[in-house]
Amino acid sequence: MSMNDLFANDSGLEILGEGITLWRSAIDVARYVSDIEDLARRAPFRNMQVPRGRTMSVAITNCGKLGWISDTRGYRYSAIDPTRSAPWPAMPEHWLRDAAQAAQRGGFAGFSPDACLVNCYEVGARMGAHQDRDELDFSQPVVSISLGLSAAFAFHGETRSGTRRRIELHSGDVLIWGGPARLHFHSVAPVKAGLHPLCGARRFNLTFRRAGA
Ligand SMILES: O=C(O)CCC(=O)C(=O)O
Repeated sequence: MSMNDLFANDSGLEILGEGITLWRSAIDVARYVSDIEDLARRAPFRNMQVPRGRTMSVAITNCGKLGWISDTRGYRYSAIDPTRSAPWPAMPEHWLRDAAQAAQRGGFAGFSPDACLVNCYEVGARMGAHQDRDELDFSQPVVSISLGLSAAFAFHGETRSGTRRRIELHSGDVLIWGGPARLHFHSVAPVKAGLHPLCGARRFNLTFRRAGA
């Protein structure tokens, strides 16, 4: 599916709040899954430690100029993959294009991501409430693509304990948030058991961000 197809599928576009747009079934899942498999051969998924020493249940890898990493020293972006001591693989051109055009449809023209964090959730993996705040410029949105098993994503608003707005994310969905929602806390509940025809018992999530200057 080319980007023109993405544009053609405007029927799935929902504005969920100021700065938050959800685009259902917007992408070619098979193409992305094949790209992720290729990426994982070059920069394998790994479960990183968080600053307090626990290990994340979600396994991650990255592509693009910068990659998000975590260890006991903290969260940050790095041009070098610490596991391979090498730069992250380049972001596929069509990922860049899709992310930029999705952002535009969400009201954020000119988005040029330099980082794509790829999360791999096995059944039971989850992500606690957090803000995406390791980037330099919060005027740039976050574009998130979901693949494989569905997940219960929630926005919590300005505080970790804020009222949850739950959004069931399915394979092929694109969620864009920025502007007044850019620093909203968000979380993913433990992924429930299931089998997706292309991803098996896994969920992948891609988040595109402009991390550097
Ligand atoms: O998996 C998701 O849908 C969200 C991922 C996320 O919040 C993150 O990577 O910061």
